[in-house]
Amino acid sequence: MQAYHELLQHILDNGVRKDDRTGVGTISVFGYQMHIDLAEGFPLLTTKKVHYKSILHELLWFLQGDTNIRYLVQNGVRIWNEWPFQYYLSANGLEDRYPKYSPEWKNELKAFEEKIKEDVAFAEKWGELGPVYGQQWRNFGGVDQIAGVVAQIKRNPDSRRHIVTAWNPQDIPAMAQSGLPPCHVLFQFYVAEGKLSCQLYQRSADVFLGVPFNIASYALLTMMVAQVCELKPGTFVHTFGDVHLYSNHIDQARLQLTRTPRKLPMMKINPEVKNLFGFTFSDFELKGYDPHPAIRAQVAV
Ligand code: THF
Repeated sequence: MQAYHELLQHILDNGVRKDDRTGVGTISVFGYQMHIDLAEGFPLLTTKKVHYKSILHELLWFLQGDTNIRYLVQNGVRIWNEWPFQYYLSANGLEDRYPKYSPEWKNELKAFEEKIKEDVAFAEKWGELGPVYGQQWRNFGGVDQIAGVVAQIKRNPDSRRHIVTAWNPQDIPAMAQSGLPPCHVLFQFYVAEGKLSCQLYQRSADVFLGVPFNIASYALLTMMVAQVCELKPGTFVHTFGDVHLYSNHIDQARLQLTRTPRKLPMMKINPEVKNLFGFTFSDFELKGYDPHPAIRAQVAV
């Protein structure tokens, strides 16, 4: 995954200081592109340990059209919890009692996660992210974009319209309230020489925490769609808008760049599954993943 290291280095060398919604501050560049050949192995970073189970559960959750964090929390996936938690605090006038990122805030976040797990009514009320990815992918104003794109790839592979968009302008205010407007905004599939490629446009990218997840997630989605369409996986093209390194991730990025990439793992997918919505967690097996240790960093909320 030399391409990822080049991106980190590019931002360190060329990024400009820019404030952002979260108040943390970033160094940022606008416009960048990576090409990742899926034949070289599964693109999961080896220069830090990435929690791939979170990526797989999140993707299955998107594909089910789910927008409530309960499924994720029940499966030990914490990556979406901060946003509904922050909404819960503000809606209940608790923001002053729990200043963002403080030890009290972290404790209260744990308690919030427990309640999401234990209490169905609480989860229905406070675990909902609004009409985010799952909803837009499966039901954009009544259109199941994912089912449509798979049917179209099978019927008319050469089409230049294999597009799924999560950016639904009418729904943006509702997404911003308790979740986030989509960062990975639009993707397009492309079929040539028996191979399925995918290009993603990502409007905003947290290069240290989010991007390793995003690469692996779209690589996996491409492999799954390829399997159900009887194609081989081709290239994942990752195109960025504002791609940034948060100011509290700079030391971590420098540490990661001192490490030497190792051989990529392989992802084994149960070949029996021929329906994109029929995949379950146990249909996937990651083999030969031997990463350097994890590098901790605080996610900006
Ligand atoms: N907001 C911000 N600021 N960054 C993001 O990457 C991001 N996302 C999603 C929505 N909003 C975002 C959520 N995705 C982690 C990883 C992906 C996320 C959010 C958080 C994270 O904290 N990863 C840690 C721990 C993972 C774990 O729980 O095991 C890591 O070390 O990788 C981008 O789509």
